[in-house]
Amino acid sequence: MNMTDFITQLPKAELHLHLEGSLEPALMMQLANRNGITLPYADIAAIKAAYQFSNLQDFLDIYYQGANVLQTEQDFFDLTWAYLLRCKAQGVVHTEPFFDPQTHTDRGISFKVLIKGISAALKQAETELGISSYLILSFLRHLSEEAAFETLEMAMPYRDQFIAVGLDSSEMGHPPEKFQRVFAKARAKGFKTVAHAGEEGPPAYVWSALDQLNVDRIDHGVRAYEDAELMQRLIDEQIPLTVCPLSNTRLKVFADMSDHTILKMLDQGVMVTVNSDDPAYFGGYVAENYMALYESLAMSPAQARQLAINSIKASFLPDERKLSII
Ligand code: ES4
Ligand code: ZN
Repeated sequence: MNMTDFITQLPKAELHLHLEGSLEPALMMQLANRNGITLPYADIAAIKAAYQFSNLQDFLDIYYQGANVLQTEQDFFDLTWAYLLRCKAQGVVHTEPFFDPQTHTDRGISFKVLIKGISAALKQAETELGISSYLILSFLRHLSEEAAFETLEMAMPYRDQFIAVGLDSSEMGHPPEKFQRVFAKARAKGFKTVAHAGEEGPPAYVWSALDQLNVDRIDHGVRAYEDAELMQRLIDEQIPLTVCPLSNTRLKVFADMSDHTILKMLDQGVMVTVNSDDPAYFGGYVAENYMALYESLAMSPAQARQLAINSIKASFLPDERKLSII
């Protein structure tokens, strides 16, 4: 069996995927036309050509602009469904995607519109594709904690439709502790919590995500490698890191894939997982991320299998379901 087939047949969970980041240029164009929006691009090739960024902020500026074509419940359904078809093709049996409500509510789209479109697609995937999912509501960290509280309130009528809250967007200057109270409130309401930390930000942000937000997982966390004491904690407590290799190289967290530390972390016993982050922007879905590790870091089949097992273990699935998949 070749490596692509081997990776595809491994049952995998995806734990770090921004639905807005799965908006492919072709669908962006289609939704723009459907909604009477004029894009600043002549065609699909021009959209792709505009994806020039070499840090997180430059990427985010383009990503938020792309999300403007999402307007109706059907748009959010189509976005989510297209992603789920990719999951099916690549052996992702369970996914825990993020959505960024503030990206949409701040431009006048109601929370109800987006949650209904996304949830309907996730439900249909369960019955038609055999893919299970838990949704994660992510707060934008460049906005205020007050705005995050308002978003959580707005979401409460739909509390059974998401399992966790997260924290994403511009990391530098927006440390986890800025959101300590809203995360405490979310936990008190019974939600799991995750946060992006240690992507561009320092190991100190990983420490504060753990100690001040009490998160269940760290999204990215690759810069923890710089801090031996933090590495030991991650290993001792088996705190999952949702690592996104193609994202990290596109945003120059690592200069080259051959510099990526994920397999070193894996071999040291850190609970690392492989994920695609924003696949429409970073050049690949989850299988392409595994393949990049094979091509640039000589990932072995045993390492690939362990990464896939980790993804199931690090998910929020009940233990019985985890065991039945692994
Ligand atoms: C993101 Cl790569 C990344 N980092 C932080 N926030 C994000 N939102 C979407 N992609
Ligand atoms: Zn992310």
